[in-house]
Amino acid sequence: MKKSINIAIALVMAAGMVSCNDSGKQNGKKGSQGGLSTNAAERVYVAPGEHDEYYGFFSGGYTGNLTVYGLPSGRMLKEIPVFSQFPTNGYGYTEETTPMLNTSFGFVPWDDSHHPDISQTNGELDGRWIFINGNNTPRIARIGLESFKTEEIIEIPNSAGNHSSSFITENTEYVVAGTRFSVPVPQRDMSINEYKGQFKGALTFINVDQETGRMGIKFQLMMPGFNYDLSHPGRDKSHGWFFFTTYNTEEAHTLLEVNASQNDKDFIAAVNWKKIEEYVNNGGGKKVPANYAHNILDENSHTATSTMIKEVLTVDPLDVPGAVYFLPTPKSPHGCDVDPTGEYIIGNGKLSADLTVHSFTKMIDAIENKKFDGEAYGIPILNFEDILAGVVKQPGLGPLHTEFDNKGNAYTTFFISSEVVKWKVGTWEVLDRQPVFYSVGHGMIPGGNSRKPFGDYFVAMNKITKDRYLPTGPEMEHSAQLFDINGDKMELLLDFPTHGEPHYAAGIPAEIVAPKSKKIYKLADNKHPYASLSNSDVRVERNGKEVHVYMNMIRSHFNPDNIEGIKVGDKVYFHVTNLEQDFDVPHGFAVIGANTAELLVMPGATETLTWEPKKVGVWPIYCTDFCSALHQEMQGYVRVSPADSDIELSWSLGED
Ligand code: K7E
Ligand code: CUA
Repeated sequence: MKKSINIAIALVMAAGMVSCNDSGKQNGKKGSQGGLSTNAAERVYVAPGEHDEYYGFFSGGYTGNLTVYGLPSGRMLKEIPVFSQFPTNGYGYTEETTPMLNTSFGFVPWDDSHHPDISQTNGELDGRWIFINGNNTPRIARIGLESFKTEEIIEIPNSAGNHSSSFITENTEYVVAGTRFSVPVPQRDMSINEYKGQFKGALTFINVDQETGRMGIKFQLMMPGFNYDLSHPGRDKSHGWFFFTTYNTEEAHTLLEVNASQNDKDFIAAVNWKKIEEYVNNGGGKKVPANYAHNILDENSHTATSTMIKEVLTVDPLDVPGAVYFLPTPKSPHGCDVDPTGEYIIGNGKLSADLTVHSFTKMIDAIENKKFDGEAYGIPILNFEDILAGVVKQPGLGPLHTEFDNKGNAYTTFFISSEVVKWKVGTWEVLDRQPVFYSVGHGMIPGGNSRKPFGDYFVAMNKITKDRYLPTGPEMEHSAQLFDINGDKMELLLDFPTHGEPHYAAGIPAEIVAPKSKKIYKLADNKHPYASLSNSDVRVERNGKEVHVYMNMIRSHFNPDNIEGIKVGDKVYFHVTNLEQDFDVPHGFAVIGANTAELLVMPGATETLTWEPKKVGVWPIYCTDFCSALHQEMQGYVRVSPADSDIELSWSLGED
């Protein structure tokens, strides 16, 4: 035990030293790598009016969101709210979108998002959807890449710390979510000391409807109580399998930084999901009571609904012989990465000196020849030597994640030694290494998690920023670094700040996504129950203390623009329809004292702001988005009378 502690301390100190010693030397003009000494500036320069080559979708970590960057420029194009309330456009505040953040724990308007993954067909990025996980209150979201909007969120029951998620199979058959923390299943009041052998780790397979993208939990595989850290799908020859790294195979429940580092090897769990799918399709598995939210945004009504689902199908791995095996992997592996051919499975052992690569072919051979080296909870353990494809020897300290290019190379990030190391898949030879600033987590190559990586750029997502930018007080944005990887050596081109804490990112050529991007919502398709599509729909209705305002807007007025007869104690719903049918002409809507957010209504859409007027007076409303030369004139008034007033409802648009 003492040895482990010493190693851990040494590693932590090394991390600190890298950051401190290098600070000041390598940055800016003092360094020899400054962009000005090469043509780096030219290679990331996207001239005014020109577009980037790639979209990069970066997870927002503790923002719960997804940010969209253009690459190579590093310009942020959009922040897509997913698991958060977002005042910019009212997501999570409006009546239409609050159901998206409903869970079995109630309204949970934040999360911790880590791993975006773009939908695939035949192992290639198809740009239909992007999925991302919420870690803390386990959820998976699907974002449509026509609208760049969160269209669906499904909660994952029996899970906790939804971290080995959200990765998709090569035809987007499944989006997979694995639990990082094992927990009692079903949840119950029990002693934490009884963890070992009692807690379970749920690996959840969510099927995706190929037409609509709709998600539904197909089954949950109830695994032993390890920590399932990361996962990746098999592809091509290994399609049909899914691989999960584990740590804490010790099943410690206290002082994990020591107690979960005892075993020389943990496991990668290899799951034959096709086999389990067949078992389930033939009636296998056990339905158990559950309670989880399934939230869907309807594109035509612009409105989300939340449904609670009361049952989930669980599968005991022992009931499906041949479906699950453990691959011994040194040492507390973090990233679990599969190369584009599907042959190599890389375990990034955080505390290991070497990088271990397993062979899928050898794994299948060992399984067919029943060459096992014991079992864990009845699950066969394969022999480490039998399945080993190779070892990248002493590539760096603290490997976290590996990404692949289109030339048979792999790029592994090293958190502790703060570097990216390029090595050859198959010969395991280190080809290049570049320092990063500082302490890199994931790296991303567009298409790097598919059969067909694009391989022009590698983006390092660094955890520590320190001196890379002008200081902004104690709290800094994280720092991404863009490398050109077309040549033999990686070349650093650009630093750019990212929002929140990007863990993973997913990149895709712009030409796959941009042509399909939606420009407006068609008014003719607007099925919102409170839409006012023409002026004859405009009205104000009272139902007890509830008041519904059917309002629309077009440059540059509200209809109605003046309302009287509202009283203190009312609950006023402004249902605002944007009648514009031109690209990029949103209107905003704000009213004084609203405790929600403003609305930003896209052309053809209807959104609802709820307002509870608390004070008697005449209160302005206005458009928050500068929409025309007469934007400042886009305003109106709401008269609020005392609760006992008998002033009748009335509304107008300037006629009187
Ligand atoms: Cu390594 Cu959550 Cu993928 Cu962060 S995780 S870095
Ligand atoms: Cu509408 Cu400003």
